[in-house]
Amino acid sequence: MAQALIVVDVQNDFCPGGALAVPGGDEIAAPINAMMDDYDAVILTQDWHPAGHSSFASSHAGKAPFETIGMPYGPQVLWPDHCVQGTNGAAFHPDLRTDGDLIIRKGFRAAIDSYSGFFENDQITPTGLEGYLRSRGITRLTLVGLATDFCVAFTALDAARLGFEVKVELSACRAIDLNGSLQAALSQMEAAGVAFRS
Ligand code: VGL
Ligand code: ZN
Repeated sequence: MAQALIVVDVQNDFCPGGALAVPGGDEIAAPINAMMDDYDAVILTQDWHPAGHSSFASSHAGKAPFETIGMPYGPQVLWPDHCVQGTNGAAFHPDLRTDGDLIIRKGFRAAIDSYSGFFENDQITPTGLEGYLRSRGITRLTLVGLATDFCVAFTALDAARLGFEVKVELSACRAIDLNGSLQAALSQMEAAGVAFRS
């Protein structure tokens, strides 16, 4: 029963000084590094948007960051421009170990966002992560990273739905917390059978 550590979006734009800074985002790099050797596989996800991505408020006339709009696949929060492919903001935080086994990039299709490491926000377009984990015999996942209430939560919920045993190490996560999104995400994860460690 192999187990993997999934390190979600520990990138400069989600850390203090970045375009979509998550408070304390940089604090989790060292504890995550220390966890890495305890797992059979370490997988990093990387938010990786083309310029002009449809999740950016700047792509929608008259819209401001943190407003929600309707997209063909459902409601979508609009964000400041962030994690644009090839920019320093999209790079992993310099303190993070990046010698893991696999890097999954997501959010690279202009018309659709991807919070989860498994599926884009339409819930059906796969990233390939499920197949990678299954072909390596990995059944147990521990999730850490940014942001607790968006990409970590969406990844955890998809993993639970796919039948993986999922833990979220909350001490190595930090949240955006937009209009109660952290509490909502924690409740949804708990209801889905996700375990918490802190
Ligand atoms: C994320 C908002 C937009 C995340 C990514 O990593 O939680 N949040 N893109
Ligand atoms: Zn994004």
